Amino acid sequence: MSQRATDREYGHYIDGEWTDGSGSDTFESRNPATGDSLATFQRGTESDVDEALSAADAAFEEWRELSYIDRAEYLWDIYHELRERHDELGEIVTKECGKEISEGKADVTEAWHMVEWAAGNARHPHGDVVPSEIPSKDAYMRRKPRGVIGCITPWNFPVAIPFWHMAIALVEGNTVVWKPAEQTPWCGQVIAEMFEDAGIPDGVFNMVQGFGDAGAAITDDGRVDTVLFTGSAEVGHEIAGKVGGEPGKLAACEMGGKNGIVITEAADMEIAVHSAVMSSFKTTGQRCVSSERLIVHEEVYDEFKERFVDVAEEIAVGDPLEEDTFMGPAIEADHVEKISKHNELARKEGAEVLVDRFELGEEEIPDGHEDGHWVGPFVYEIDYDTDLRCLKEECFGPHVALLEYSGDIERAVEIHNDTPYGLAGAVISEDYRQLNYFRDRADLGLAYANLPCIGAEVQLPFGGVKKSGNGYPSAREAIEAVTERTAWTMNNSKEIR
Ligand code: TXE
Repeated sequence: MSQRATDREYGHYIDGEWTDGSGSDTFESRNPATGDSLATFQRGTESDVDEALSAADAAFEEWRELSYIDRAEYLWDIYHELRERHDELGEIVTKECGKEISEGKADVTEAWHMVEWAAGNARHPHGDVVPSEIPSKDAYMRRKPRGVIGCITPWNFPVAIPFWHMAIALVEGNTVVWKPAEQTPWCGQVIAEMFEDAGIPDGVFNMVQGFGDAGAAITDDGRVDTVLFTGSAEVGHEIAGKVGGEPGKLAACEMGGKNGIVITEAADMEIAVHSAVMSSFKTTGQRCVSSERLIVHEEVYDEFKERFVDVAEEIAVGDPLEEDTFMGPAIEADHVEKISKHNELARKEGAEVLVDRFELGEEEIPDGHEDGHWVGPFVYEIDYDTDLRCLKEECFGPHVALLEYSGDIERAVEIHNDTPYGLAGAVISEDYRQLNYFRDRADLGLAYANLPCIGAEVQLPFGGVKKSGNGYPSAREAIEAVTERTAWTMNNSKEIR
């Protein structure tokens, strides 16, 4: 069994076969910490996507006829492999996307949690029995698979997010065509190998490597019933507009945010500082739930600022394979450029810069890593104003604003909600009234109290409101996007009523 398309380069996995595809272009996966090439991959074309969709379409009828339990068996094999190869895969994640090693491994842990939850659902299928208005009738809601699901995923959780999309789609009886992010094709390759090793029937799972044009070939094709997408707001809105505008089609998209943490006068400072540091700098600020705005009450502002700045000055940026590193590099050179532009925008708009480690000192860059995409924390304070772009546009880096507020929790939430996004946010307070107000009035899909806003649990919904998303492409609520509901009413008597 050859898992490589050729001796030199990796290909696509279509209809149970490895293939070079129809194109001649290739691309490299590069280690963001060193700039080194890790492997070469075939760049998928429209015709490769067409082949993958035909295979998924053809495999659907047989796959849907299997029981939930039988479908889940393939995922249990993958679950065991994810656990057995946890550390090895975590290292691949770190090498390919630059997250520090404990986070690389956590990406794999999250994937196995998702697979466990989805396969476990096979023993607990969802549905509703609803008493009919007429005693002689039975009524219930039955779920059916939608058909072919197109999954398009980003680089920042290259193992977890694909399973967040695909695991439940497959257990519910759909077939899948997946395009991994172009920055993390190696993780894509490993996942496809797992499906092959699990012996999933031909055509049920298909992977096409490539860029946005291959993604668009998936979303634009009439054979795709649902698109599950995680990535930028720009692309997500385009997909939601195109796919969601067609009758019978669904797009569930999750698109990041400009997340904030409210720290009230009733906050425990230890929790406040820890939460802000974790949310702003973990994964080098490149999480959809990372916070870029810290909204702090005037009574605790000075204390918080001093403690937060002290930590930001000292945070260990470096080789992500070293366990004492806190922050690895940014994903790629273009992204460093983008972060730099956001830092400059904040300056132009009047920021008082408190920490500027954007350009690391030579001594901070580990030997042999001079070509890595290094950035350090950038922390500023600024007077809140609704017209400031730096408080509204997502940077997706270790870039964070401190905003001082006076007044009550209502004022803090007003500032918090003043962005086009609504994905994740946190409130730090020992006052239950403040916590409850935040829970009910902050525009958020994911709200945390006295915690960093970075966690996710697979049995909870994961997604946002406003510009952060439509529908839920991941975890529990994704069931809605990958199934049709039939309301079934059956007459048990001879009389028609
Ligand atoms: O996202 P893209 P990128 C945000 C973050 C980041 C920015 C850009 O702000 O700086 O997005 O990241 C595929 N039709 N997030 O460039 O371009 C693409 O090939 C169909 C937030 O990575 O949206 C990849 O597989 N597909 C985020 C996927 O979409 C298309 C995580 C995401 O790429 C396409 C990552 C098209 N027209 C970045 N164009 C989060 N929510 O966590 C591209 N793709």
